[in-house]
Amino acid sequence: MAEIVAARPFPLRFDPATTALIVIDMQRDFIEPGGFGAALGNDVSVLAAIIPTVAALIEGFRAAGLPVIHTRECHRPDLSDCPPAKRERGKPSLRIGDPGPMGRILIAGEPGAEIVPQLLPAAGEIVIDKPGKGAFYATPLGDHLARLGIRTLVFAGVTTEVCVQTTMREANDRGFDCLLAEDATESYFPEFKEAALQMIRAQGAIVGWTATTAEIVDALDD
Ligand code: TIU
Repeated sequence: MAEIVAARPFPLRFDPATTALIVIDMQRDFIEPGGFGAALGNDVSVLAAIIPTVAALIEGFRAAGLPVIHTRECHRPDLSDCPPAKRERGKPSLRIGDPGPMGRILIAGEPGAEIVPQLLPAAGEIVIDKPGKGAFYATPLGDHLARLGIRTLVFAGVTTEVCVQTTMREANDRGFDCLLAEDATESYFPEFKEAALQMIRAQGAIVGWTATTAEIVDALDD
């Protein structure tokens, strides 16, 4: 067993042999100018800052021989898996499926839907394309985790209070222990990130734990 004594709100004991990392939506569409995040009116520059930390977390899992799973929020080119309510909501400058500088917004196979080059999946790593905010909805993620015998999930990626928190809540309801890497996740809204971290670990880790990337990688080393 491994233990992260400094995890919040209290120490987390877990078995590395049944632990996987899920890196949520580190895609150009959320992190680079001209993509979905920018079309929604966000300053996307804040998200790129976590790329080196996410890379360090991924390397820690690879070095320990543990699974790294990547997700991408994207839709089929015919938009058959994109609810009109999702596409039509609000007043984005570009809607899902519209042509933009990185190809069609949030469409599988387009440059914008790809993971940023610094964090590309290694050969053999699972990549989940997901139409929703949660990575379990309408995907084979649960089947992969059952096949691998995973019980503890470590989370990184963007954005903290949208796709990361939604997926953590889905995982929590499915019986996984969930740990969020505080410095390997980011939001367009600093106050929302902080609130999400607090609501995850409140009430005796009602959704899960949080810890730093260094604390998590150190525990894997032990
Ligand atoms: N808008 C926003 O904060 N996030 C998303 O739309 N998707 C993800 O979080 N991946």
